[in-house]
Amino acid sequence: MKPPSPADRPIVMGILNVTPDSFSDGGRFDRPEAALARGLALFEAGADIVDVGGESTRPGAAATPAAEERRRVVPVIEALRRSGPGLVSVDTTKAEVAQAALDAGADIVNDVSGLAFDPRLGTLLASRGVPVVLMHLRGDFDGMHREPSYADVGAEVAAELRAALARAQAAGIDPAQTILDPGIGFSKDAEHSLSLMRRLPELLALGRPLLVGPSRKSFIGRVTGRPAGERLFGTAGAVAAAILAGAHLVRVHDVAEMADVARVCDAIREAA
Ligand code: HH2
Repeated sequence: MKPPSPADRPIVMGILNVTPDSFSDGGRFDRPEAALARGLALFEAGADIVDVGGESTRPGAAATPAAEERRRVVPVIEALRRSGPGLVSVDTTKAEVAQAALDAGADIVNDVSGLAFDPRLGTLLASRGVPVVLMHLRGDFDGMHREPSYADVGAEVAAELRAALARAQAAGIDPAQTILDPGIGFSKDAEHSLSLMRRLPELLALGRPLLVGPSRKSFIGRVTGRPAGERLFGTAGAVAAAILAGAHLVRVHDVAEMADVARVCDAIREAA
């Protein structure tokens, strides 16, 4: 499977957190039946991809052992692959989890560490030939939410994503299988996230499709003063900004609404 090309319409990735502790939907879909129903509903609402995650990355979340993460995601991926109409990705940084997810039918691996956490993941992805999302963050699982410091966030994130691309290539991954992501909210404060949202064209210059994940994140809360459950319109603003700037994929919780936002922005972008 090839990742979506820049000429295609925007791709909507729906978020399915099979976790007890995710920041905005933790504990809602952590039983396999509830997760499958949610995944099918995301497809029904217009998701092209459903992204299944078994470990929360919110600040302060406990690290999840690989066996537990596998136990959470594999049955859901298997079931979605059997009965869902679209693509399934697995949100993991661990080779062991990615391997089990790919064996269960996952089409894409979404690695928030950009191949920086588990040295075995790159080799696995090269041998399977599947698309991979390389997201930007700094530090390890505990460190990624520590006080970040950048002199020039746009230039530094671009350089570090270039380094992630080099890691992928060194592992034998076809560059055509890579998708880049600025990692909104990961080792970035609200100002950094806002700045990156404005500077997406600099990341597009790296020549790969760009995925942006602003959904319900704290920079939206910082601007609107609203808690995670009340950030729908703020998220719509961020999704619109991302698509108009040229993003190819958006990762969102509210699929039906954001699919409309993406369609309208794409139509404006394509208009004569
Ligand atoms: N954000 C989150 C998780 N995975 N993957 C990519 N590629 N890009 C993102 O911006 C991204 C991601 C965090 O959001 P969420 O899944 O809603 O929360 P949690 O990590 O608490 O499960």
